[in-house]
Amino acid sequence: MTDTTIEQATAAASGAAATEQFRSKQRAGTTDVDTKRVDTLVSDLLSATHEIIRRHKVTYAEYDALKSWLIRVGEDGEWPLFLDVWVEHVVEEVANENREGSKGTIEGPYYVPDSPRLPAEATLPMRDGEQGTALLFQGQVRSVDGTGLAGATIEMWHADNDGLYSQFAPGLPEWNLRGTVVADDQGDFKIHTVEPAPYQIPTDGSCGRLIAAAGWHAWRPAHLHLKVSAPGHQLITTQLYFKGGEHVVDDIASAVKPELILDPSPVAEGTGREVTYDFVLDKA
Ligand code: MBD
Ligand code: FE
Repeated sequence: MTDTTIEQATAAASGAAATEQFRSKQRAGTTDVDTKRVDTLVSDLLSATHEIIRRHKVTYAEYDALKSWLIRVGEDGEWPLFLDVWVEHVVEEVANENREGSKGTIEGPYYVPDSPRLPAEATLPMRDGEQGTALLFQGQVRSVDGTGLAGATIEMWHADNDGLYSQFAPGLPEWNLRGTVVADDQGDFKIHTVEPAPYQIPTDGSCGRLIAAAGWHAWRPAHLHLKVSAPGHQLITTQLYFKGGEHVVDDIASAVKPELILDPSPVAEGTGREVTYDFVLDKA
């Protein structure tokens, strides 16, 4: 869990929380640093940089602008945001290129492990009167051979109707719209939540400055984040989007894939929408 309490809705506050979250994840594991590999990768990265400078005749003014921007990214704690928005999608592509099961996509900076465990049919923790269209998200977790996977877990986390994530924005209950659902003996699950809003990259930090300076837009489409796992199978980290939603076709983080777009229908009785989506996991 993060030790950073979010009191202000600033890029620096959510950046600090994302940085702290990443550090606690890193402390749990070890980072292998193979000298040969570092040499290869960093040499290639520097060569690509040198080539760009020559090709575009980069000036001292531009070099200084880059230097001050990089300093600012660190001050804002926005390295997790920057990397996950503009780099992670290719790392994910390479990491999962041989999978046969369901598609994954990037994790992003706002995952928190150990969210409350919930039964196979559950409502994510939310405030009284939580805003947003009610959503029933249901399905089955299966192995590539078609067997339903008993005891599979579906971790879900997503933004609220204002596009804010608990633990990374002020004033939200700790586990708002975050939960770990344990599927039944057939791998079936039913999750009640509310539809998230699109997410805007904070405009007051270094990533926002870059977006403004380059004339880009700052939006990710509305999305649900998921980590799905089961004994003897590979964990899948993914996101699901909503057909016709804003920025599904121009996600700033380049993380949308056609297989990840949901098309919910209105529920038969009551209000809200429902959708069925099954996860197929590769064997470990
Ligand atoms: C998000 O919510 C997100 O999912 C990613 C990848 C980057 C920034 C914010
Ligand atoms: Fe997100």
